[in-house]
Order: sequence, then C-alpha cells, then structure tokens
Amino acid sequence: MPSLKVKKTVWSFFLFFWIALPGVSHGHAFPDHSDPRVGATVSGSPSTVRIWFDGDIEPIFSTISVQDASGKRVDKGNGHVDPPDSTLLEVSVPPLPPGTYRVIWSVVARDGHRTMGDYTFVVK
Ligand SMILES: [Cu+2]
Repeated sequence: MPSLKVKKTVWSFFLFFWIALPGVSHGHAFPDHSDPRVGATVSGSPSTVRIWFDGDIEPIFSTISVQDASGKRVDKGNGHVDPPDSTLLEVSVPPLPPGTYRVIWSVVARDGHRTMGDYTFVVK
C-alpha cells in the first residue's frame, strides 16, 4: 500500500518539525550583534573584538579567533566569555594594520548545541 507509506512519511516529517523547531529557536545561540559590526569598515584598529549572542554560552566550549587576509591568526589568544555577561564572547587584538580581518567563532549554548560562523571587517 504505497499511499499509506507516503502518508506515514509526511506525518513523520511534520512531527519532526513540530518537535524540533521550537527546540531550535529556544536553544541554539546565534550572534545578536558584534563590535566591529559584521562587514564594517572601521577607521583605526579595535582593541577588542566582541560578539553578543542571543542567549548564554558555555565558557569552556566557546572560542573566538581573528585572522588577517592571509589566514594568519592575529588575536592575542585570550578569547573568553565575559564573566559578568555570559552572552558576550570577546578576544583582544594588537594594533591591526589596514586590511581585511576574519572573525571565526564557535559557541555552545546552555542546551549543549553548537553553532559556529565567521564574518569579516575592514580596518582602513
Ligand atoms: Cu540548540
């Protein structure tokens, strides 16, 4: 009975989204805003790169690094979650010469789910 099989598959599909989607929207941490902003051109080097997330992130599983245009890591290696604000991930950078920089982040939300991404900004 092929039609019954199809019905069952469709039902499983909806059941999956009905269960999974609310969990996704409540659990995962996604960037809310950052400094420098995504794609921004800034005049003068920032001293710190910061990303604020839309929920708390786990300090020991969350990382942030900054690379120059050649892919060389340029941050000071002190990336961490801000103790007073567990939605803020930050790392210090030395004075950056003009160029394009990539920020690479990976965080684990309180529900144990990992999200990761990267973005660039330009120092002119
Ligand atoms: Cu999640």
